[in-house]
Amino acid sequence: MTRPASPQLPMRLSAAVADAQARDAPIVALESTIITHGMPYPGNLSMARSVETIIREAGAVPATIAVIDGTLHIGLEDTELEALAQTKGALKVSRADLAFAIAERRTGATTVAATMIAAARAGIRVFATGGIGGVHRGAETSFDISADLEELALSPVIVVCAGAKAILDIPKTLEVLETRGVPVVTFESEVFPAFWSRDSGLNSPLSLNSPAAIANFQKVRDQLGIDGGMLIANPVPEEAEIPREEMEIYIARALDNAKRDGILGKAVTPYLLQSIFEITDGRSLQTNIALVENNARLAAEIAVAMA
Ligand code: PSU
Ligand code: MN
Repeated sequence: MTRPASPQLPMRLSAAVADAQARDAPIVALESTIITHGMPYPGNLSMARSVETIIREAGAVPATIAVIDGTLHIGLEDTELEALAQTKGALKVSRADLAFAIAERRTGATTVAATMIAAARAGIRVFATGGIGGVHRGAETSFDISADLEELALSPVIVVCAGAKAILDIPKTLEVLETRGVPVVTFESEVFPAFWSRDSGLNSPLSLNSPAAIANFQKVRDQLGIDGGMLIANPVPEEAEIPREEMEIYIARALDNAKRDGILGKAVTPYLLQSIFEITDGRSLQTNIALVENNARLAAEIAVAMA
């Protein structure tokens, strides 16, 4: 069950989000870790702006979520977005540290888990991102499983992603989602995508072919009184894809680098992303931007269908 935020919580809605709420207009949440820890400047800023534009063009209102100097922002003004994209010291905040960032009056970028918490508190049901965190390769010894998975079970938000990155153990990630009762629906495909690649080699648990069908599925979950979120996997557009066999080579190299440099805990995902960016000479970033834009469009269409 999601409890409402206390009126005392330092939370601020952007003008556009407050207006959308008053009109009951569709809103799409966006995370900010992808901006501060997932992509380098200035590509991160142009990505953040273009996804907001795509959401508006599809008839919804974007709400990028972040903690700025201790205030939880639901929707950023463009100057705030620009400042965040250039911030070096932002914390990466997940469920464990969202309240810490607010209490200590820090600036923090929200992961999928923290963005879901904030979106739920603001009554936002749909959220677009790139890739979710999951079960890391070697989790049987490292125990490294992203809090994103648990949050999908808890917060009533539909998360649109491009699947799980092959830097993760995708079969184990799907197993945990199944165990926690999170529906995993691939859009217009029977195979679960792997972020940069359209095919992870695994079948998708569920598949649907229209935003209306996804909205209807959620409506029935609500009618049943089933809490928690669901995961929509949207394969990267074909023209931007890096095929799985090719990605495997780059990922193996990035994982070797991480091992050599002794990277642990929450630093693992940003490190691997940066390493793959360097290994692919920036091509992985182009793919990343294309898939986030693609997800923003689908998320907006789902939000419109639900309204
Ligand atoms: N995948 C990306 N870019 C990212 C992330 C994932 O392509 O920036 C971020 C997301 O914010 C995700 C987080 O929620 O990494 C997961 O981190 P961890 O595994 O530490 O929970
Ligand atoms: Mn982790």
